[in-house]
Amino acid sequence: MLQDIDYPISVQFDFDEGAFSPVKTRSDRRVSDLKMMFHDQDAVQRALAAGDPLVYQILYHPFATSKSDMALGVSRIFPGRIGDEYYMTKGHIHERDDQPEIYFCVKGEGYLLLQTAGGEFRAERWTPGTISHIPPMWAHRVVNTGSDMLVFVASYHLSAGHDYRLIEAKGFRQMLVERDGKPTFVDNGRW
Ligand code: S6P
Ligand code: ZN
Repeated sequence: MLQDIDYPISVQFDFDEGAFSPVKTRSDRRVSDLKMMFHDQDAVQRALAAGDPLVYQILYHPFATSKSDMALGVSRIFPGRIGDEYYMTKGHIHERDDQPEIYFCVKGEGYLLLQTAGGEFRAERWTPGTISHIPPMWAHRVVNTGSDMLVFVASYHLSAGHDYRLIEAKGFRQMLVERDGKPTFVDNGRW
């Protein structure tokens, strides 16, 4: 019963671990869960044959009351690449077109990619402490270009909904690949 909840509801974040507790659910995303997102399909097959590595985890906690429902998600993207392309989240747009989100980079380094359905594209460099607002109707993906885990906190409304179809179909306009040891943007040929 919601009335029986003792407010406030808090969880404890451990900055060294890059995780909070207690966690309601934890989801693991492996190469097999996002294999169509990477441009080098031969490298995807090699990764699958080598044990289908973990790309990222999502720790989730809903804060539900009788009047509102915020969700807390902490994403932990491992360092790594599929071929030359860095590990990243799948990327989605919210089903509800009035739903924004806040992302807070707490560990690691990388980029936030944003894109509209019409193909307008933005990229924001992330270091620990960067807090980004994701406007409604912009798809969002985070790419870990560092050699350590990238951890970010997400806060959004439970009713936002997640639509992966737009990004599954064509991806983002630009991809982040390693060139001469450095993260480099290249055009995605599917656009
Ligand atoms: C939810 C929020 C995040 C992502 C998570 C994984 O609105 O944006 O919690 O779910 O970063 O990304 P994705 O694209 O696999 O859901
Ligand atoms: Zn989102």
